[in-house]
Amino acid sequence: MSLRYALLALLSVEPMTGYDLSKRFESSVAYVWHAPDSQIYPELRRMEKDGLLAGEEIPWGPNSKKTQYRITAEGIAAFREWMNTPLEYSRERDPVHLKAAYLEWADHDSAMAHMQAHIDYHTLRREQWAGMIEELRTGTNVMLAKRLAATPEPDRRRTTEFKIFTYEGLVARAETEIEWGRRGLELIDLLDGASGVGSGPLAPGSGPVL
Ligand code: VNL
Repeated sequence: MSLRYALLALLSVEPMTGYDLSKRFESSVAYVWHAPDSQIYPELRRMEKDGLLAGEEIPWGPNSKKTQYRITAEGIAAFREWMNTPLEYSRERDPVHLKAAYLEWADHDSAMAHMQAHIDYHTLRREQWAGMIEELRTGTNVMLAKRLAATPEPDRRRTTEFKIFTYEGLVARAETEIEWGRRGLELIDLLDGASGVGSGPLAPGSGPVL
């Protein structure tokens, strides 16, 4: 359901075709809200049906057409309403932590690989988010540049700073995850070393005593 607000946020700047929107999405809001095209296109059609967007057929090449979506007054009101409504938090459903809680069932190498994958994933994300901060600070992000061009000067600072603030939070979170992953590697080594487990291949069924 948040996808529609991400799309409204982008369309609040200017009308776009589904294709342009999907490309713009990828280099901006997708860094915080991942959605494949297979969700974006149907959502745009639903939003049009709900009156949040108005679709207009525009020529595309010599003999083709595309739908260009423009946010309606109702769409702007819906976005503002959402922004002023408290979020409902959902309780965690995190397979990584679920797995971490039962690592005594994993082989030493698998346990180490889980933690290393966690470190690698968050290292990549940290770099991507840090890269976005750089784009936002230097004015090289296309979406933000368009938004700022359509924003009255007194509001430009908050428009930029809240986005940087968002990514700073994500970078800090990634760093915590990397640190936790490193502690996991150390812990697995320490515990497996202590019990003798992990010093060689385990016989099937030689996990925890049931
Ligand atoms: C925008 C630009 C949003 C860059 C972003 O993430 C971003 C925007 C929420 O102007 O809508 O990374």
